[in-house]
Amino acid sequence: MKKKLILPLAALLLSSPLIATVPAWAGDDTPVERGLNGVSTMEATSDTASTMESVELDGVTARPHLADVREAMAKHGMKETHHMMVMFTDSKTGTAITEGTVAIKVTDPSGVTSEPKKMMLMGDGFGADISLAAPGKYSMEVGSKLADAKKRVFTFSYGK
Ligand SMILES: [Cu+2]
Repeated sequence: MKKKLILPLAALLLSSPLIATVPAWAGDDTPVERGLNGVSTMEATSDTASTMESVELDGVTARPHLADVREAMAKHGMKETHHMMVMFTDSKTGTAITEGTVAIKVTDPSGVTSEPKKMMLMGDGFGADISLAAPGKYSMEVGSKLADAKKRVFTFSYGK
C-alpha cells in the first residue's frame, strides 16, 4: 500500500525540475496523510463521501463523515466498504477535541451489531474502516471518552 501511494509522488518529483529540492515531507508517513490501512485522506474526501447529521451531546458536537472506499479496500482483500471519521468539537467554543478514546459499533439492516472497533486519531478527527455492504439502514454507535473523561455515546444513522 505504501509503495502504491508513494510512487506517483516520486514520479512527479522525478519529472520535475525541483528534484534538487525534494521536500522533507516526501517520505512522511503521518496518520494525517495516510489513514488506517493506508487509505489516504484524499481518497476519503472523494466524490463518494457523504456527510451525515451532526449530533450534540452534553457540550460536545460530533460531526460524522463517511467515505466509500470499497474499491481501494477490495484491492487489498479487505471487506470494509467505508471509512468513517468523526470530528468532535466543544459545542460552545468550536474548538476541536482530539484527546481521548473512541470506538464504533455498527448495527446492520438485519439488526446485527458488530464488535466495537477502536477509532484512531487521524488529524482532527477519529476514524475507522467499517463494512456497510448490504443495502438498507445502518446505525452507528460511537462511544467516546474525550478530554473531560465523560462517557458519551453518539448515535448516527445511514442509509434507508
Ligand atoms: Cu480518517
